[in-house]
Amino acid sequence: MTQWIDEVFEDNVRFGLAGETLVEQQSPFQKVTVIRSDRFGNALLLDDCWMTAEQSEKNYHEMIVHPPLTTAESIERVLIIGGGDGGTAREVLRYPEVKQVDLVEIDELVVQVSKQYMPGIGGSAWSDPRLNLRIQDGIAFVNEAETASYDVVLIDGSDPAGPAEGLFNHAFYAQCRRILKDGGTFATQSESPEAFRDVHIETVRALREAFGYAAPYYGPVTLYPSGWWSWTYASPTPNRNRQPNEARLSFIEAQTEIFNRDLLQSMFAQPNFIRRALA
Ligand code: SPD
Repeated sequence: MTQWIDEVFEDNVRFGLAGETLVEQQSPFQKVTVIRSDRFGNALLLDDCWMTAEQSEKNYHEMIVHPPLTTAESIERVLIIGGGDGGTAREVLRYPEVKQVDLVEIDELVVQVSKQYMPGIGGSAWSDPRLNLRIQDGIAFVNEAETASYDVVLIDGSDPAGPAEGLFNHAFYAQCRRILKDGGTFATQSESPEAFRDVHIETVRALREAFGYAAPYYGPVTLYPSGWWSWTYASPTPNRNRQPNEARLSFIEAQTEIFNRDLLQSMFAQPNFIRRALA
C-alpha cells in the first residue's frame, strides 16, 4: 500500500517519498529498510535515514568517486569504507587502471538487500574480479592496514550516529592519511552544509588537521535532507584537486551522467558562510 515514508529531521522538517515498504529488518548494527518509491525506484534507508535510490544515486556516487580518482597520481589500489550498496565500487571500477578495490562494509544485510532489491546500483562491480568485498569493521580495517598502501581512500558511510559515528573524527582521518600514499587522494561524504552545518564544518577542520590539505565540495542530492550535500577531498599534496589527469578525465566524462570537467572546476567553490566558518 502506498504511503509517505519520511526521514524525520529536527526543526519540524521531513524529507519523504511516496512508496511502499518491501523490507524492514533489524541487523546487529541498524534498522535496514527498503522501499519501492514511485519517484526514484527502490530505495534504502538505514536507521530511518535515506541512503540511496535506484533513480537518483548517480549524483551521489559520481561525486564521491571521480574528483579523487581523476586527480590521484596512481589509482591501482583503492579502499572504500562503507558503500555496501555497491554504487561507489561500480564507479571506481570503470577505470581500467584500477587493479584492486577493497570494499569494507560492516553490515552484511546492507549488501544482501542491495544486491536483491537494487541490483543495478552495484551492477557489474559485484562480479568484477578486482573487487575484494570484506564484511568487517572499517575502522579496525584501516587501523590494521599497512602504511602507504592505498592510492585512493573513500569513506562512503552513513550519518555520524550508530555504526558510522567513528568515521567522523581526527583519529580516524589520521589513520586514513597514514595508509595513503603521498601522491594519493581521499574523499568522504561530509553531510549537508545546510541541514548539518556544524558536522560539516567540523569534518573539514578535522581533515585539514589530519592531511594538511582538505577542500569541501558541493552538489545536489535530492534524496537527502535539504537536497544540498557535501563531500570533502583531502590529500597530502595541496591543491591536487585542481590538477586532474587529462587522459583519465576525458575517459570518464564520456561515461558519466553528472560529473564532467566543468563541474570539477566549479564544485570546490565555497559559499561565503562556509568560507567564513573555515577561515
Ligand atoms: N544522510 C545520508 C548520508 C549517506 C551517505 N552514504 C550513502 C551511501 C550511498 N552509497
